Amino acid sequence: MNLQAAADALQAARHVCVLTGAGASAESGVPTFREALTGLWEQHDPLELATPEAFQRDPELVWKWYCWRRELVSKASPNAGHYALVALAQKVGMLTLITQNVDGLHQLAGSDSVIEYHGNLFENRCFAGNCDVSAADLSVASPTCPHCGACIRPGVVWFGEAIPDHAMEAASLAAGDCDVFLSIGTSSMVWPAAGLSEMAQANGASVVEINPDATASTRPAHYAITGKSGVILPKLLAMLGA
Ligand code: BV8
Repeated sequence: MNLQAAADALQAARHVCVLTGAGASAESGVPTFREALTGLWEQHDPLELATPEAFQRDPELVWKWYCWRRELVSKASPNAGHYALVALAQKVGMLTLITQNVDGLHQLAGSDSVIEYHGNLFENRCFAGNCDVSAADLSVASPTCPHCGACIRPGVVWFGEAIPDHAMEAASLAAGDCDVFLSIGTSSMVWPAAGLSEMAQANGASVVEINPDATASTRPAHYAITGKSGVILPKLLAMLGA
């Protein structure tokens, strides 16, 4: 699909559903998930560290990794792709934004009602339950819950954990209802997020993928636009007269 055809499909859409992955934040300097290990973290595999088992085994190590990622992300700003999605929401009938990213950059750019499918890096939760951890001392190596003493964990969805019900429901509804499904900057390797484009396709939506590389979902994707989201999305918005 060329850009004009994608712009035409967006123009004609009643409901556009957008799914973003780590590639959408790459131009903000946030490493994509498979690159998310540099320097001292090179010897760890994120698929290993982002699990409840790793946290139970070594809460201090996992907490330290998340503190390192928070530090990294807190210095990042939204890129042109994030802002283009804010503009797109003003140009189309209805837009649902689902992100696999935990960096909060869509919200920082001005997108509202973002569905955070994998949670948020900056939220803290009690590992044992739903305690209020707002009064916890986060300055120590392995913070603990002021109510029950369990370790405090980041509010992200780890591998092997269920997607939050509200996010799962809202995302599935949008994928099943949309006319155009924009899959941006994701390798489509992580499930069940990767199944959303197939849901959209099954409902007859046009699936448009924006990525410098081919991905696992490129096969079923109707259209693949090769390029960086921070470059392609502003071009698309310019064609929509934004
Ligand atoms: C669950 C938060 C069940 C943590 C993350 C089938 C069905 C269901 C589950 C599974 C299944 N098969 C396997 C599973 C298990 C597992 C899974 O998917 N494993 C994978 C490895 C095979 N899934 C789960 O465990 C999920 N939970 O299913 O629970 C259940 C049910 C009931 C009760 C109990 C349990 C939970 C998965 C969530 C994991 N958490 N994040 C944290 O961040 O620390 S996932 C994490 O990795 C990210 O959030 C992101 O989603 C994912 C990485 O994917 P991408 O975003 O695509 O990033 P990636 O680096 O891979 O690719 C970047 C892309 O960008 C590339 O294509 C690149 O070319 C492109 N790019 C680069 N630059 C640019 C660009 N594109 C555009 N512009 C650019 N400039």
